[in-house]
Amino acid sequence: MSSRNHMAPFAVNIDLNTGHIGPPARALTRRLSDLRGLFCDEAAYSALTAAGDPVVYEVYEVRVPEEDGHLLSCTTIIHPGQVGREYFFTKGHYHLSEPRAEIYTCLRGEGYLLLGNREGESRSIVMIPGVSAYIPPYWAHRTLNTGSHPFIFHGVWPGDSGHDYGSIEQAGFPLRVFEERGRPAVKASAGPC
Ligand code: M6P
Ligand code: ZN
Repeated sequence: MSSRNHMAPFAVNIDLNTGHIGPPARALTRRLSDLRGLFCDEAAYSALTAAGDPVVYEVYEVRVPEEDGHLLSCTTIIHPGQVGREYFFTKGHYHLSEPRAEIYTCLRGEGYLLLGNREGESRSIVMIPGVSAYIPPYWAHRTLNTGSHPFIFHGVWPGDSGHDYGSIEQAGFPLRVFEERGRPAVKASAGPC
């Protein structure tokens, strides 16, 4: 019998202030040095990495099997910050199994969800508390914090999705968001930067 037939129902608690999940979830911390080559301003990137290598975001994932039939879920906390004028963001990914969708719901703070597909289409969705965004199959997704407090969202996606980071690392994300005159400005971006 596979493990999915024997799993008992359970619940977790999400701290809506911090985004932390209890009982303790699998935690992942990404520092600026983990995002090499992704930001446009390489001089600012090198300076910030050398001057303390800040935590850009944390992910707290509920432990369930990464299998067809299960739903994975996590919170992501993106800290406020910029590399040059570009806001702190997640690596961004396609699903390895591309026909897999995902839902992001903003719990706290403010930011953007950026989406792009292999046909060259792109979209951006403003994320504020209560906004629940649907990421259809085949769309790459990246989130970023445009505020001065942590931006916290909850994500749910199929257990057999997987993460493909290579496509974004090689081609870059088709949209980028920079601070311009104190406000976020979404720009089309060709190539890695
Ligand atoms: C969301 C989900 C996770 C993802 C996280 C960080 O919470 O999509 O699967 O890991 O964001 O994004 P990334 O993996 O692109 O760094
Ligand atoms: Zn995803």
